[in-house]
Amino acid sequence: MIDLYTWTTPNGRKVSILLEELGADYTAHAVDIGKGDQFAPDFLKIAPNNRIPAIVDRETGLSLMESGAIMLYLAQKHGRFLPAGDDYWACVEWLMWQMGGLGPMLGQTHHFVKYNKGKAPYAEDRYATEARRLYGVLDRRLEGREFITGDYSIADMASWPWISRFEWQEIDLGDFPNVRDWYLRIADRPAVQKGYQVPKYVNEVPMP
Ligand SMILES: N[C@@H](CCC(=O)N[C@@H](CS)C(=O)NCC(=O)O)C(=O)O
Repeated sequence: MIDLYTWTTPNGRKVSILLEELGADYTAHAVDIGKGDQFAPDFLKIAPNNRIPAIVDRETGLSLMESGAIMLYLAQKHGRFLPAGDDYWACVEWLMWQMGGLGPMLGQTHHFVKYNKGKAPYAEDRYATEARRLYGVLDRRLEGREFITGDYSIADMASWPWISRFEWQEIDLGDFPNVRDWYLRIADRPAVQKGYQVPKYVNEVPMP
């Protein structure tokens, strides 16, 4: 049994989607980051960086923060969604790309382009440009591929929830047809539809 501490954001949804895909036994605990729950002393014991998501594996007692580490742990534990051979490193490579690039840069895009429009034109332009660059990188990677690395893997599950905010990023998925097709392919999965609504319903999965 896994305790998942999460909220209705891309980093949280990555893990709830993976848990749903694995058919794992888990309980979701809502950490309302709008209300400051991420600073509660009990939460900081398992997530010292005061960010969601975090997990506790009741079977082993292990606690983990950082969505990339959590995804690697769960995929390894279940022996699924982490390919073997050369694809293993491709999967880790693209997971790290999401963790170090796509997630943080799109997070800044949300901050400046969606929530603070007009306040900092330089930053708005910088992150809007970077968002388009990253979509281009993903679009080229997906040329001739159904998924980022061979079969559907944690590399896809890590990036997909960030792309699901394409409207916030003012991105027209029509400009990135490989990303659009990949996005729709994954959106069609029942586990993705279910994991998206954890820890609570906010909206339907956005459709281009
Ligand atoms: N690198 C971390 C980032 C986690 C993160 O930024 N989580 C956001 C929600 S998506 C959060 O908890 N924000 C709370 C805050 O900014 O105080 C991960 O991938 O787990």
